Amino acid sequence: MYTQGLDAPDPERAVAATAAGAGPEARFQERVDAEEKIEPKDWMPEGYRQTLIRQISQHAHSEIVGMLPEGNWITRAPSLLRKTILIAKVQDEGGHGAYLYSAAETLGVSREELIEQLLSGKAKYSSIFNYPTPTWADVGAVGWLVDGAAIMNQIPLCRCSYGPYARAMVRVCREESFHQRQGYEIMLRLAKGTAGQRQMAQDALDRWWWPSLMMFGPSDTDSKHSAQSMRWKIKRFSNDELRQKFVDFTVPQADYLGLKVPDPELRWDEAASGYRFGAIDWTEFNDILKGHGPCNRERLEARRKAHAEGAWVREAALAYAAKHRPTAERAA
Ligand code: BYC
Repeated sequence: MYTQGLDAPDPERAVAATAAGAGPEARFQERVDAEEKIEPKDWMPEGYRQTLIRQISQHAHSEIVGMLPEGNWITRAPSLLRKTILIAKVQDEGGHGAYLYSAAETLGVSREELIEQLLSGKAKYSSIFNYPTPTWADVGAVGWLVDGAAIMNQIPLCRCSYGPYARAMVRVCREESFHQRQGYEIMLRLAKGTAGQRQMAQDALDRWWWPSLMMFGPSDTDSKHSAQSMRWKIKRFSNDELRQKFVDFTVPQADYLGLKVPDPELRWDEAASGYRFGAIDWTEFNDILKGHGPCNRERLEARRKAHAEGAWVREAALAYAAKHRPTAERAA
């Protein structure tokens, strides 16, 4: 299935581990437990490789599809400054997708195969990008909440056991931090503006709050991959732990904006030193994962159209690369 031939275990490492009395899996786990980074040519269990391909490629697809809801506002941003900031942000997301596809390729899967999985609807991408952005305030809410949730999830990924993913995340997180601030600053301007602008900000918070909590994935009791991913130190925190950190971090920010989080059950719990919040509507989440969210169809159609319209660019780039390859390489 994978095209670059990296699936095979590294025989030298496996032999060394066996000579030391441990099987390759046990030796691998020892390296992970010792916080050694696993690199592409190192021996790794097939399940580890597959888990990383799944997570990194879903992450890459999320960045690429995630360009659409905000990209929708580039032509309508309310000033030239807002437009330039938004273009930079959306372009950064495209860059994140590119690093992440490269990180996935180090595991022996081709980018073409991954993109085909996205376009055919086989691959997942983050549920959050299947919601619409009907007003400018939604651009603020996406930056504040969606990028805020992304940072919460991705800072621990900078310590992921797989080297290429961990290193890609360092740059991604720096950029996400700028994205979160630009979103919060849009919300702040609206919240301190006219009554109409405050209402726009509140409506956007109402739309994005619950979907942002869903971004962290199913609750710990339903998360099928978390336990193993945490043993392999791909994930460092469970979905519920990160969701709780996000709520604790974000509610005071909403208070500062003078906006109300749309959860009647939200309250500070002194004993737990955190906020208690209401139940998440997992039916909505599961419907989106099955392709029935408000924008699933539109998002995939937009990506298919972009891919088809970009065919000539890929052909031209390949033709240029073939023409300019060193003569010796061409003869080989
Ligand atoms: N949406 O066992 P679980 C961004 C799936 S983009 C859809 O907990 P895992 C940005 C999950 O894949 C940020 N599917 O899984 C871009 C699994 O399905 P499969 C995107 C979800 O992997 C542009 C099943 O549910 N971030 O920041 O241990 C503009 C069971 O879940 C979702 C990442 O991708 C979801 N929300 O944990 C602005 C971060 N949640 O594969 C911003 C990297 C779960 O078995 N990914 N599923 O069919 C991760 O950290 C983990 O993959 C997750 C899920 C926490 C998301």
